[in-house]
Amino acid sequence: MRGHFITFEGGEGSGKSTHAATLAAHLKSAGIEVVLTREPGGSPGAEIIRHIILSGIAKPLGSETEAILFAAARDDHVNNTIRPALEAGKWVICDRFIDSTRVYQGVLGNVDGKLIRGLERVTVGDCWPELTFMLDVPAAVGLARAKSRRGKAAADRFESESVEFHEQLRTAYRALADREPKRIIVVDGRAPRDIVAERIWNTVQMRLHPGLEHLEAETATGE
Ligand code: T5A
Repeated sequence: MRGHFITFEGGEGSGKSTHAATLAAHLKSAGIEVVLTREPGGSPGAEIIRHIILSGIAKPLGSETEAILFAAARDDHVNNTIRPALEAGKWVICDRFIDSTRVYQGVLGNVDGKLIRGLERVTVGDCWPELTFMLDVPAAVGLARAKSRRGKAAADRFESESVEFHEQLRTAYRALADREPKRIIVVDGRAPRDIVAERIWNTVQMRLHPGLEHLEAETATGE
């Protein structure tokens, strides 16, 4: 039995964590077992690597090294959290995944596409997301939200990049969504929270039939 794998992508402060958690709550109330996780991180080894990357100490080593560090974290996360959950029939919702590497390190960091694809092959294997929500907001809106949520804490490695960097990120995410329209669903993240959440939930119901599937499983096991 295999569960389902959904990822959330987008720029800083676009609402990924908020809507990943809301979707997880919706699925749980439909009686589905959900693992809500994030990248970088999501497993003990990957959380250590998260700390190294987001502190900014690896920045002087260059984007290629950062891509390799994100891949090392992903490998640990897939092997210890994502794959076991999917094999147990659970739904996995992940806040950022491969598209973040493609955009931040690949497009903005100019890391060779061959290296990015090679790292994906090694780390992701058959754990490919079926559905990805790309929350789209202008960079200034996302950065302002991230700043107000952060309070007095310092901006992390990528949050401290320029507004231009974040606008280029948005363009790169949109281009990615244009290339994979079936998997990547672009959602306007400027809309009020409940409207965004409703759009996401409707898409999940239409594409992956959560309630129905759960009922079918119960019927098949005679529960
Ligand atoms: N990275 C990551 C790479 O470079 N390569 C990789 O391969 C990977 C995996 C991760 C960093 O690492 C980089 C990208 C990132 O820079 P992080 O701390 O996980 O860093 O940061 P983010 O993923 O960017 O998370 P943020 O917390 O900044 O943004 P979210 O999750 O998009 O936003 P969220 O949900 O926390 O919302 C921010 C605020 O906005 C409000 C929320 O309440 C919150 O206060 N909000 C809304 N307000 C109004 N209307 C709405 N619709 C709202 N939705 C949310």
